[in-house]
Amino acid sequence: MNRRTLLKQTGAAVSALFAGSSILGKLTPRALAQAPVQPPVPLATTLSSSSPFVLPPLPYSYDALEPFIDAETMHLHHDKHHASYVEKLNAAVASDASLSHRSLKSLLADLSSIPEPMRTTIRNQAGGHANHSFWWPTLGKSGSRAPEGDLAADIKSKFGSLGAFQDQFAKAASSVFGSGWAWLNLDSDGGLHIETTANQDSPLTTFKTPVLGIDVWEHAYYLKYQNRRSDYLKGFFNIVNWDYVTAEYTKAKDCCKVPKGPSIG
Ligand code: MN3
Repeated sequence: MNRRTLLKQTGAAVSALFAGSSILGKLTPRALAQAPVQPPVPLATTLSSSSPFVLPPLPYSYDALEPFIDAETMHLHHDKHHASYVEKLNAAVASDASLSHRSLKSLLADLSSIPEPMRTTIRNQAGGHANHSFWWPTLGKSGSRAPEGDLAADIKSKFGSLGAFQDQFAKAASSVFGSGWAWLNLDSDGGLHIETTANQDSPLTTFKTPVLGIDVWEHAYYLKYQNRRSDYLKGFFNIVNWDYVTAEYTKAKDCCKVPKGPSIG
């Protein structure tokens, strides 16, 4: 999808949303569920984009993850929180000409090159945009209920079993103090590692490729679960779109494989 199409589709989605808001005031769950559904924007497209950054549409309806994540949370999380990261990122980039042509990935992968007064803002807002853009398409209730192919084999090899991986992942997510994320990352050495980041710090900043993530900011679960983060975590593996995650993992591994050179005498 090119940028013009994306802008057009996002514009249509936003127009429809605001049209609904003005009529309904507070959107009802039924209205939330009827928001237009768009196909997922490839993460590579978002990461290679530069200013002005665009909020990718959710690739499913707001209620698609019920009962594990409620429609109202999805509406606020995507249309308010994620939109705010995009808006603030655009404002920050617009205020410094040296940033105007840099891609989202290059901003995050080279934070030290960003002028000091802007660095924390870019770290937070670009990280928020990248993390959420990565996350939405990895969620869903349809399709396989477990990873397949290379990802299934690599999880088993690294963690012993899918269940053991899920336990370790949930434990890492529960250990995040305050706001942050837990990740399953693919390292540049080709290994899988569970890690956590604070705030909106992105795995891209430390040259990792995220494979799976979970947002443990309170805005991700508080409306439904209040302070019970562990209940939110228990439901998480019911809403992982393993088909998408497996396909993206295979692409990431293929991309980073070092081709064998000619053998030397
Ligand atoms: Mn969030």
